[in-house]
Formats: sequence, structure tokens, C-alpha cells
Amino acid sequence: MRYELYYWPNIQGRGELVRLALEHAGCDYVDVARGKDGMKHLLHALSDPKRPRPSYAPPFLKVGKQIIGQTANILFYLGARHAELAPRGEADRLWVHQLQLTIADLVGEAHDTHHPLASSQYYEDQKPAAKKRAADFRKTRVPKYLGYFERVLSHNGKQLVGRRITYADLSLFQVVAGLRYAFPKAMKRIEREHPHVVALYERVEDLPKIAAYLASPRRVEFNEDGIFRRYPALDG
Ligand SMILES: N[C@@H](CCC(=O)N[C@@H](CS)C(=O)NCC(=O)O)C(=O)O
Repeated sequence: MRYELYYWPNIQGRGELVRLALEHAGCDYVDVARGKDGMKHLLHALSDPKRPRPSYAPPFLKVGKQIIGQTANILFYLGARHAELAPRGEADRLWVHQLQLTIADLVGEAHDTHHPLASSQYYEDQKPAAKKRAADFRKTRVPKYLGYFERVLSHNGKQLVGRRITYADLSLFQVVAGLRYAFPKAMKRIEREHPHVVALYERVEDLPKIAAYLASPRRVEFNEDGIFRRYPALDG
């Protein structure tokens, strides 16, 4: 069955965590909002009053008649269906899910560096607060999160869980890519303390299907509308 991914067409955002999983598992999928009348379909799916179980925000995935929202929930679903994405056992699946939820927390905090006061207002209207928030994010939060994943990796080996790559590894790759884009100076420093995380990043980057995807036009470029934004004032 062809999956339908609904996500904003011009940013990587949280949708990228789902795109990477779909690509790595070799799934047949369509990125709906990037196709013909895409935004119309996306906005309709979000606001259709006839839908009894609407998603609050993108990304969401349509599978036949079922619609699954929340990034970690989508990945949990895909992990159960594709052996390329998660182990079978319940304990391992919950552990992958737990790691994914921690990645979601990190992604949320990365977003809040440029929108510390209100998501509904422009970055330009909250610059002084953004500067303070980003300084703390770089100094304490990124090292704490990456230190946590470094610890998990140093226990398990080359990937976060079990003996094969999971969707949590793909998401950690994406987060490191985003942090490198948004905070190049800080990441140069921080990465030195996290060799396992860097090794995992390099391994994921070279996975055949991921490498092909990254080189394709399907991969949206990072930009200043997404979650990871390069504002030099916020780096250091
Ligand atoms: N917890 C949700 C967050 C979803 C979310 O915040 N989506 C963003 C784009 S990345 C959005 O469009 N938000 C609109 C809003 O919150 O009003 C998830 O992980 O999927």
C-alpha cells in the first residue's frame, strides 16, 4: 500500500524524521503537499470538519483510511511494519520509542531557540529572548542531550538499539545535521566530546538508501522557515 505523507512542502521540519524512515525502509510513499494542489490537500486534511479523528498538526501519515499523527507515533507505527526500522520485541520497541520521544523534546527545544516567547510571532520580534535562550541551549541543553545519546551508544555499540539501525538512529542523524546547520560554531566544539554520535551520523549518511535520498531533489534544503535555522546571532 502506498503511504501518503502530509507535511509542509518547503521545510524539512519534523516531517523529515518520517521521510528518512520511509526512504530507508524503501516504502512506496507520496509527499502529498509537494505534489499538485498539495497545500490544498494538506489544509483540507487538517481542517475537514467531517473528520472524527483529525490531526492537530503535520506531519501525519495516511494509510488507507487510517490517519496517524504525531511524529513519534507515526514512527512507532512504521517500526512495527518494517523490519528495517525497528526490532520486533516489545521491550526493544518501547526503548526505541522512548529514545524517539527524547529526540522530540530536543527538536522542540531547538525550535524554541528562535521562538522562545511565542510560536505565532516572528523571530524578529523576539530576538533578545532568542539570544538568551540559544546561549543556554548551546551551553547546557545540547551537551546534555548529546551526552545522553553518547552514553546510550557507548553501551550498545554502533547504533542506539540492538544490532541494526532503527528509526531513532535516523532521527538522531537528522538532529545532528540540523544542529550543525543552525549552530556551526557551537557544534564544532560540542562534537569533540561525542565521538559515538558523530560516528553514527557518518554511518547513517552513508546508508545506501539514505545517501541516495540526500542527493535527490526529494531532500528539501535547510532554510530559515524550518526548525533548525541559521541565525548567526544565535550561534557562538
Ligand atoms: N508533537 C508534534 C508536533 C507537531 C508540530 O508542531 N508540527 C508543526 C510543524 S513541525 C506545526 O505545523 N505546528 C502547527 C501548530 O502547532 O500550530 C509532532 O511531533 O509531530
